[in-house]
This record gives sequence, C-alpha cells and structure tokens, in this order.
Amino acid sequence: MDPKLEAVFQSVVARNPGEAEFHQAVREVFESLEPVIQRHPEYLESKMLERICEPERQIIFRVPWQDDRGDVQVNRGFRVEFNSALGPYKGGLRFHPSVYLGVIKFLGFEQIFKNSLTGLPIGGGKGGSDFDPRGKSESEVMRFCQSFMTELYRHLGEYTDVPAGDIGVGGREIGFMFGQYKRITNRYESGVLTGKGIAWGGSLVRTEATGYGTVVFANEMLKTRGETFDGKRVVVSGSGNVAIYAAEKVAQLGGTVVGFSDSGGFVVDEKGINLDLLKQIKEVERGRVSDYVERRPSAKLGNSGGSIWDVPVDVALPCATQNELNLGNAQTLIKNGVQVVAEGANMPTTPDAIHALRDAKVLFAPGKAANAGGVATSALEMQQNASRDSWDFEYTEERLTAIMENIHEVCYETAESYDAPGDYVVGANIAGFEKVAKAMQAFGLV
Ligand code: NDP
Ligand code: 2IT
Repeated sequence: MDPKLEAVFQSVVARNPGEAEFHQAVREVFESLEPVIQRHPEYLESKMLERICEPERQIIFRVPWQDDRGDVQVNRGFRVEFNSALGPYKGGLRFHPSVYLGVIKFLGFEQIFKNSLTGLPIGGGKGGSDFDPRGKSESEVMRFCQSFMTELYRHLGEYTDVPAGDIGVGGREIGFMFGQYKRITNRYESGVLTGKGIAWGGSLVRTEATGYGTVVFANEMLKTRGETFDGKRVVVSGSGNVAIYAAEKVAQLGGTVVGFSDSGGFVVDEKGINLDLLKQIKEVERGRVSDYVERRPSAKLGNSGGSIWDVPVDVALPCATQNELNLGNAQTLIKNGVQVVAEGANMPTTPDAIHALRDAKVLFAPGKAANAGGVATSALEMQQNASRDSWDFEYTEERLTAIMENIHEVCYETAESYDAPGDYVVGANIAGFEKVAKAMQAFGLV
C-alpha cells in the first residue's frame, strides 16, 4: 500500500482497537485507492479518508427482554450511522451472537460504497445485536424485537435512517419491529424499514433480490469470457435468504447447484438442489441442512473436517458470512478449475484467498458490487412507499436486473480506466468511493 495510505490506515487501527473485521474492510478499500489519491491529492489534504473512516454517529444501547421462563435477558443493540453523503443511512440489522461493534462497523463501511454503486440515493449504515435467534420461540423473538425498536425508533425515519434485514433478521423480525415503530410514533411511515411483507408496504422481489442480483452479476462476468450459467456446476454456501435465491436464479439460468451449507455442515446433492424442499426446511420449519439429507435420497452430508469449497465447481457463491472462504479453500477451488467466485455475503473471502484467486485469473466479484441487489431493491421499496404505489414482480425484477448490469459495467469500466482490466475489486472500490468523496467535497467540511 502507498505509504501515505498506510499511515492513514495505521491511524484508523489505532483509533479503533480490537475491531479486526473493520480493519480488514478498510484495508481492502485503501489497497485500491492509490491511483485515486494520485489523481486527487486534495483528498489527502482534506483528510477525506480519515473522515470517511469515522462514522457520523454510533449508537449502542441496552436491550432488556424476558424469556419464556420469565427470566430477564440483556442484549446489546447497535446502529452505526456511517455516511449520509448520498442519502439517508441505509443498511441491514444483523442478529447473531458474534455481533460486536467491529462487525457492525465493517458492515457499515462496506455499505457506504455498495450503496453508492447502486446509483440510488442511499447513504450507508448498519446495526444489529448479539441476540441469538436460534432456539428462541416466536414470542421471545417478538419481545426482543419490540424492546430493540423501543430504543432504536428515536434514531430512525424515512429521511434519516432506514434499516432492513441481514443475518438472523428476515420478514418476521421486520414485521415485529415495524409494528412497534408504528405504535410508538403513531405514524404509518412505510419507508422507515425495508423488507416488509407484501401486504403492508413491502416490495415484490425484495426477498429474492440479493441472491438473484448476485447471480445476474456473475452472469455478466461470465459473458465477458463468452460464457453463461448454462450447464455450469455451482455451489452456494449458507442456506439462508441470500443462498436460497442465488440457487433459484442459477437454476433459472440453466446451471446446477450441487451443494449448500449451514453452520452445522454442508450437503452435496449431485442431482441439483430441490429448492422446494430446502425452502420448506429453512423458511418454514427453520430446520437444519441435515433435515434435507434425511428427506432427499440423492443428497449426502459432506465429510466432517471438509468444506463446501472442496466440491469441484465452475462457479462458487459464498453466501453465508465473513471470512468463510480462506486461502486453502481458494487453492482447492483453483485446482478444481473454478472460473468465477462472486460474493453474495459481505466479506466472505479472506484477503489472501482473494489474492490467490486474482493471481490465478479467476473472475472475482467483491460483495459490495455482487450483493448490492438487496439494498438496491430496498431503495426500490422506498420509492414505492414514497409514491404510495406497488409495482408488479416482472417490472421490479427488470429494474433489479438493469441495476446489476449497470453496476457490472461501472466496475468493469472503472477498472479499465485505472489500468486494472478485469479487476472488479479495484473497479468497485474506486467507483464506489469517488461518488461519496465528490458529494462530501461539495458539502464543505463535513
Ligand atoms: P440468513 O440469516 O438468512 O442466513 C445466513 C446463512 O449463513 C445461514 O445458512 C447460516 O447458518 C449461515 N451462517 C451464518 N453465520 C454463520 C457462521 N458464523 N458460520 C457458518 N455459517 C453461518 O442471512 P442472509 O442470507 O440474509 O445473509 C447472508 C450473508 O449475505 C451475510 O453476509 C449478509 O451480510 C449478506 N447480505 C445479505 C443481504 C440481504 O438482503 N439479506 C444483502 C447483502 C448481503 P446457520 O443457520 O446455521 O447459522
Ligand atoms: O448487506 C446488505 O446490503 C443488506 N443486508 C441489505 C441492506 C438493506 O438495507 O436492504
């Protein structure tokens, strides 16, 4: 890294001790920015990078709730309102026991540039809690969500901050939180949360959007080499919202998804995933991947000690969580002839694994570009809410597809213009950054 950027990076590390994921996300962006500061030395003089790395506002709060036995539980809630240069803070809420400030800050930082790439008027933010929804009853989840929103509501608003889902937060949790926001404020402010149910202000295609968008992006990458998904073998990691709808779009484009996973293990199904069965187990029963194997004769549980990345494939789509695809996994994928790795999750590939993939000329798409379809469709949900309208599935999907094709083109062309042809990391980081930096410059010292 350029020494001037390295110095700023070291100051970010010193100011934010113990936040390894945040440091990793900042370093990855900074590594792309050397040619930008050469063209724009004013960014260094005006401390643009230091300002972008400092959240505009960070909120940490107590979330007390009562479990089904009547015992009191206390969790910690977060909302990091990172950057509002391009629009209201926008980004999901994650409920997972691994959540702490460093995770929320890495996600919020990524979100700034992702949202910029969508071309839509949304700033960057992220929030969540160390609450673990697994094994909790529906009433416990409801009481937790109500308590969480009882504190968070005062910071939100359709022009201020608009959360959505992420790991552990889907339509059910958004429903509990929207209901509580409405009770407290006495306003039917549809545009304050996205990922809502279709009957109460949600958008068609939002559920599918992240997974579908990731595959549309990967398909655009394949096209640059004269190929498509037709006939390709694919694995997704995870089996949540992003993974399921990535798999669905792969199947629609003629590919075969031969594996998926959850935190308990991975499944190989050489016949191709039965999506109806997987949705039933994951979306309705909230079960485990082992339940799938019990009901599907062609499926096998993967070796313990092995990983989903051992399965030979043409396309790999990490769709679970951060740092789930490491250097060893990348080397196995390369050995087995992988052509494309596109991140449906946020920062699932470790930095050394990304370098190995790029050195091996594997097409690699960073999450801030490839998984932007989710937040982009959230912005389309906000548009529908603002105009008190709702669009049909076909039209909304057309908009999503056009947005993903455009993000691909912007990343591709930005990489070319900075002498890094085919490097989507460089393209996404520079294109995402430049728009935010220009807006901040226009506002004076902010
Ligand atoms: P879900 O909660 O629906 O699913 C998460 C999946 O990943 C589950 O299968 C879960 O398994 C697995 N997983 C989570 N944490 C771990 C872990 N520590 N180790 C192994 N597996 C794990 O979340 P989403 O599908 O919404 O999110 C997945 C990824 O996509 C995240 O990185 C998220 O930030 C990103 N993303 C999501 C968007 C969205 O619109 N939802 C938009 C853009 C990005 P288990 O059930 O066993 O925990
Ligand atoms: O990481 C992400 O982009 C999301 N979890 C979706 C955010 C949103 O506001 O739709």
